[in-house]
Amino acid sequence: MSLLISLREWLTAQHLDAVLLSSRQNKQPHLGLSSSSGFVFVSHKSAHILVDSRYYTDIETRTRGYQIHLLDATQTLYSCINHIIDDEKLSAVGFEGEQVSWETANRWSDKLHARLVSAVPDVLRQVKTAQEITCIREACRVADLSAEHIRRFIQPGLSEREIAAELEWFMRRQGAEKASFDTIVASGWRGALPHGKASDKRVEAGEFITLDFGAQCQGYCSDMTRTFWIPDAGAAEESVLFSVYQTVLAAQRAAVAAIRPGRPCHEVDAAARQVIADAGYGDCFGHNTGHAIGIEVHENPRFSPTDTTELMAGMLLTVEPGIYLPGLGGVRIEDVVLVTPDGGEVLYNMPKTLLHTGEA
Ligand SMILES: [Mn+2]
Repeated sequence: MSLLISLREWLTAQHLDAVLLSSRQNKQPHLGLSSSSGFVFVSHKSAHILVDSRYYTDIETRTRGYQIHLLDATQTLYSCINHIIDDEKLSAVGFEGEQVSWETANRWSDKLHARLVSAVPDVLRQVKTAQEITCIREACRVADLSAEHIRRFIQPGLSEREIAAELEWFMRRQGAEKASFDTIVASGWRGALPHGKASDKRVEAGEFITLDFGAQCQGYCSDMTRTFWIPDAGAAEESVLFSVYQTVLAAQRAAVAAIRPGRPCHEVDAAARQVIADAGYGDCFGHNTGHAIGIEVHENPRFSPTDTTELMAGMLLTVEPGIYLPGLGGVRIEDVVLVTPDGGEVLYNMPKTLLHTGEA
């Protein structure tokens, strides 16, 4: 279904006459590019893009079916929108209350000739279009290749920051616009920090190392986590983290297997959480099992204990349970999964069994 048709169905369901989109993420599908400035205004009768001279030409060539207005000192957001509001006799106009500051919302409320209603158009981005899925597959392909590259690259003596820099440089060489978030590299005891950004710590033989990273391709994100063993003279099996790894892997696979259209998100979370609790590590898994992904790294719905959203084919979510043992280390394994009519399709090829770093 086209973007404007689904947005207008949403307007009807929300009892709104129009909506003013201002966030980068909700404008991007309309603009065809990512920009924090400019606005999209859509009523049942018309669709508008308001943008200043920095973006006007680019957006004009990327879009069809919108009236494009140039914002400058004489034509402001208020004069432009009020003209449409008056012309079409609009009374209830939605805006992104979660994204707009209190100051801005009050100013809009003062100046616009309509009643402003806080709304959450983000739900329109939950089921991805075929074109969006293609972009996310590409972002996942880049992350997957990069995971194998960095697995071979890691050696005792390198700092976590050096490893993160190599990973990000490799992703860009594979076509990523940028990393989709600050790369997490957590080795040894730092593995117990679920969001431990790469530090100056040097990695050592015998440690486990967790890397959580993603690529952005055509404005869409991937998100991937793997935990590797940095070999020493001993065997990985001697580490307490080896059995922890097997538990996290079983939990991750249980959650992926639970994915199918119609299933409430909290049931997928429970599938992973149960495996970890049964192994005695219930208190060591403090975060959600996963989150939707797309233009933003973290979108709704979530695989959390409380999210009752029912999965639909075309949604993409991560599955990333972990176990963290303070002072000792941690394990997390993360895939991106596409919800298909029959279940879930994992978008990474790298094996999830415990791999060691270094060549071969
Ligand atoms: Mn994630």
